[in-house]
Amino acid sequence: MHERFDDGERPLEQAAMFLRNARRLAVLTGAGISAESGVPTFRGADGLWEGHRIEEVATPEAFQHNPKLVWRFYNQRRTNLKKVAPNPGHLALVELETAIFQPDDFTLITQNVDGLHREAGSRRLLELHGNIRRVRCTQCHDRLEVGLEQLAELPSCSKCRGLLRPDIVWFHEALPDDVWEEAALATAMCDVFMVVGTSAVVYPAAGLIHAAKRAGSKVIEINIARSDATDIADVCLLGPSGAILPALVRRLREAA
Ligand code: BV8
Ligand code: ZN
Repeated sequence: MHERFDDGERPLEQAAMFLRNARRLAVLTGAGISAESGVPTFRGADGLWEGHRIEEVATPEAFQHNPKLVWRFYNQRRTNLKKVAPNPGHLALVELETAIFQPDDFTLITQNVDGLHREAGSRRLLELHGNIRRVRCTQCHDRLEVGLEQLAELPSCSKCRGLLRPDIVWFHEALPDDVWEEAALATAMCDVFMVVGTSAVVYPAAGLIHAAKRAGSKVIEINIARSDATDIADVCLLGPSGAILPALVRRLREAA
């Protein structure tokens, strides 16, 4: 049974051919890959939460000014995540990593903080923007995995009583150096760079797409709509990643 995509078979076969000929694959995911798990995207709806723009709540200034509001924002997203699970798109990326590519030749770089790639079983995973299931102390910088349990409205550190914050990179904050270096290296070394479910507007993450292109990698985009990556992609697969990624993996297994 051939999967029909909005723009036919050719792009799927072309993407499969790029992947068959590739030794190293780097993948960049955004909120779109979690959409079919029921996690709202950022710019999908209207990018608002309780009338606030995400860019206004997910910042150190907002946390400084009104930590209770910011914790309410994250506690609500953590509670919502209790009801969601990885979807076939997440699982197809695990299959690419474990069954099709050599482990050292596959790197998954995500902008998402929902933890669904880790839950799906991805191992070589770089979480550029942190993880909503982890907190860190604003005083002693201790980090703690806290899962999705509800935290107090102003949770405090058990070691020093300092105020805890989500271990997430907010807007106007630098990404963790070590994670960024690894992502930049995987991007420079890859033969194919696959961009899945991102509007490609947030930097420096989106800059990886341009860096891959400059380094001569083939760029494959999977999205349900045009994004800022579309014009530089070598092939665009239009449709939901939860259907396209499994179809791509099936195609690669057929030819194996
Ligand atoms: C930095 C954690 C500098 C938060 C996130 C002024 C001052 C300083 C910096 C800036 C500034 N003005 C602008 C900047 C840069 C800024 C930036 O890029 N802003 C944008 C909005 C223009 N960047 C930063 O601030 C970064 N830091 O620059 O620091 C610096 C340097 C040194 C020292 C000090 C400072 C930090 C950026 C990280 C911000 N944190 N997340 C949280 O989640 O609560 S970013 C946030 O956006 C999420 O992580 C998300 O992943 C990310 C990107 O969004 P997308 O994932 O692309 O999601 P989106 O909704 O946009 O798109 C979804 C896509 O999926 C769509 O294309 C849709 O079509 C598609 N889709 C939907 N369904 C499906 C699908 N595709 C496939 N299948 C489907 N089913
Ligand atoms: Zn502390």
